[in-house]
Amino acid sequence: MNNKFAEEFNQIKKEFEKSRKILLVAHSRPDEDTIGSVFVLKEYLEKTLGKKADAVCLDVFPEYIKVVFEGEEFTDLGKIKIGDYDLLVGCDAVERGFEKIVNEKRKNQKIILLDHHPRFEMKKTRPDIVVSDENFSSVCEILYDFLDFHRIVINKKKASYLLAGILYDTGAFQHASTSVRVMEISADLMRKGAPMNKIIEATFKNKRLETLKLWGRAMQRAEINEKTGAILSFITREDIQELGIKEDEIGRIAELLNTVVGTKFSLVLIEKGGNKIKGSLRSEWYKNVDVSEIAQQLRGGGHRLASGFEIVGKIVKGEGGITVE
Ligand SMILES: [Mn+2]
Repeated sequence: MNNKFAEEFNQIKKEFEKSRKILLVAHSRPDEDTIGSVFVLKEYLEKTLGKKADAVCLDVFPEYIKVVFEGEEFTDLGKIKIGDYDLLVGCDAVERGFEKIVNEKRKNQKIILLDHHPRFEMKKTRPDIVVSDENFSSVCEILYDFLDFHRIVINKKKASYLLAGILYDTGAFQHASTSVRVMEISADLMRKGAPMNKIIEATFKNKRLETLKLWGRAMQRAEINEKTGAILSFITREDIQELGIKEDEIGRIAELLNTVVGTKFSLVLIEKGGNKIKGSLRSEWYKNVDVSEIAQQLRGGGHRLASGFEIVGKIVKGEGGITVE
């Protein structure tokens, strides 16, 4: 068992027990890790500890994973008062939306942050307890340790939610974060009834034809910069409109490009509304590049192997390749 966070795990449990109402915050553009985390905690807080807990997010619950998280929904932010909660818990990528939702910490409120991103900064609020370690594949992996540490029963539902987060964040055991521990935990979660195939099906094999067409366009345009070893491509506003693409369907292009032999990292530029461009960077351990350094120079953030940024401009494809003006 991982006891690295023994002290924090004890403090967190005490805070849970002391609190009456707890707010669980998922990050914007929610993925399986943030959703798995908030709903595992909700289940534990409500069923085991008898507390009132609400899970919230700035964005809607993604349709494609509802088969894994049957019956779960975010609580409407318009219907709650942040001031009513004794404890606010941010789960995963806390920079994406936590402070927007929480706004400011009120008297008698406590904040717990659970994350596995290397750096994050809270501008307005000071957390009381932080568990954050980039050696963990996911927040769901941290929560497995938390439940295991306190000998809390992981039923089939909790096991499914945790495995969904781990599978998503490890790209179904393909990313460098897939440690021996991840495999052991995942095996245990399967033993407890988590449906691995169903989760993989829902998460990775649910593509619409339009999504694949979009990927096709991006693959067609890809080019390798010999100097930097980058493989670059882009998606325009027109692509997104013509094909009727939703935000969560763009995600994996950078990952696919990153599989090209001989490249150091991939960069995909996506035109968003309002003259903004989103950049997605991916690399692999053996390629020896820290893409979060590139992202940081552009005021973005993320992990060593997966980062992003947002800049203002327009994508131009000229003689010399892809540029931003
Ligand atoms: Mn995560």
